[in-house]
Amino acid sequence: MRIPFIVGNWKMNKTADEALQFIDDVSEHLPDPKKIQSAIAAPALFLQSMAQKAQDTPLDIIGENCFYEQFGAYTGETSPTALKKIGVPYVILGHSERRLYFHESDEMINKKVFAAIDAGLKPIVCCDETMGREAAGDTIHWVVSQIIADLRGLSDDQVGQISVAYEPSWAIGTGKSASADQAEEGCYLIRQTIADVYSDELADKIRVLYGGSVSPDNIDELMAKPNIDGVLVGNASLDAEAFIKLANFQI
Ligand code: G2H
Repeated sequence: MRIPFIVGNWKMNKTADEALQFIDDVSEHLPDPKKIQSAIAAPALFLQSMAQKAQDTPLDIIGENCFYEQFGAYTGETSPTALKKIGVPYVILGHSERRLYFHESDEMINKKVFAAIDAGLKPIVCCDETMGREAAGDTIHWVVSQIIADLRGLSDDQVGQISVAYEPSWAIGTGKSASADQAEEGCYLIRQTIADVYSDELADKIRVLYGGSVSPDNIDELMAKPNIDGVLVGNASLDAEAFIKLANFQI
């Protein structure tokens, strides 16, 4: 059974004080993690203090990114091992903003996936879909080739550690979410690709999330779809009240 996964992605927002206040505001209003799992991906700067504060709450505190080496001369980067050691269980990798502003390639993301798993982190691998490709009707080829490249060389066991997020670029931060049917189609495509490359069992086990302008207004419809196991939420996750509503979605 795939437990629904509601993930806030704060991106480069909030200060440490605001982050800790958020945990106070939400922690008593989140669902039982055995039924619905909720997590916040926050800037590396305050992950440790958040993870400590959230320790006995249902909320997981997770990374927005990490590097593909565990340690070394990589100024400004975040070590997967160091993340794991402060109590971070998951890390987002290959978000479209990383691809766009920091020129992360599929090859680099693939190396990050290996490094994160080696460190004991569970990667949430993002798969985007650019405006141009979508307009050109090349969505299927784009999404499939990206997911194959990002997961290249992983064993069945390693693939079993990941979740995948389908995030059409044209829906990110624009307020223009994909319709529930479009989101379902993208998530289905990803699951099908995993079934083709690996196995039906693994495809059935892996959680596939949708991301792009998710809000308390559209989450119920999205989560009602059979191939959408969760959501990656940016803007709406910054507000404690909205995050509580998202985590307590109804279908
Ligand atoms: C997509 C999403 C979170 P938003 O980036 O990953 O952000 O909900 O603001 O579109």
